[in-house]
Amino acid sequence: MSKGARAGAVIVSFFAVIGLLVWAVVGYLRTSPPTVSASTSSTPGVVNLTMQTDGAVGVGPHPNWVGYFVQDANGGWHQTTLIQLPANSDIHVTLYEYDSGGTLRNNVWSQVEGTVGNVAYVNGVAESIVNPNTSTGNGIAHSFNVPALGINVPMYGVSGSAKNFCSSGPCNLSEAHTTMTFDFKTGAAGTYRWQCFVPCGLGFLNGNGGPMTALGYMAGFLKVV
Ligand SMILES: [Cu+2]
Repeated sequence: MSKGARAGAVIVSFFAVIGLLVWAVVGYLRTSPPTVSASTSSTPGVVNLTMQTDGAVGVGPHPNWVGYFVQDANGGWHQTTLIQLPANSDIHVTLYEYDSGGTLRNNVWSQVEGTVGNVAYVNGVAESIVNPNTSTGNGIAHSFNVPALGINVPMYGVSGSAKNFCSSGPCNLSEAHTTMTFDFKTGAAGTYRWQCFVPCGLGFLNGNGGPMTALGYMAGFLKVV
């Protein structure tokens, strides 16, 4: 092979490698969790939104991260935090919480706010304060917060040493869980940021970072249409 041909081969290989790297990075950055729509209910103006919070999602690039799953109209679970909801509607939320909990950094987050009646039902019992220091003794695992709608719903954790503790998602109802139900109203169409305010990103600075700031885990958007 002549010197020129060798130089040409090196240059072509170099740009091929650069091209592959760019393709991989762009592909990684473009990966977005799916958007799941709330399902209709038998009551006009009310839709059902069913979610679960898991200590380890068990799927995707970060199987050990905490995260949310959202259920579609056919009962399938999707690891995502992108949710489509109808505008000016009553959203009836059922949330199965499967993770263990801890104390809150600020007690103000123990108050249920922004839901219909400012209450959430914990295993069927209406509560306006979800106190990590009482009741189950298992602390607060996660919360559902929509700042623009004034919504704060803290969720009791389950015992991390429960025999049927869910170690990997998506979890199912035979495993230890807290069932939270509450209703909230969507207003006008728009995109509303939501997230969990309980520092639950173990291993990250101050518990924030990693899953706390990642779409599909502990932060997402309500797409109100
Ligand atoms: Cu969380």
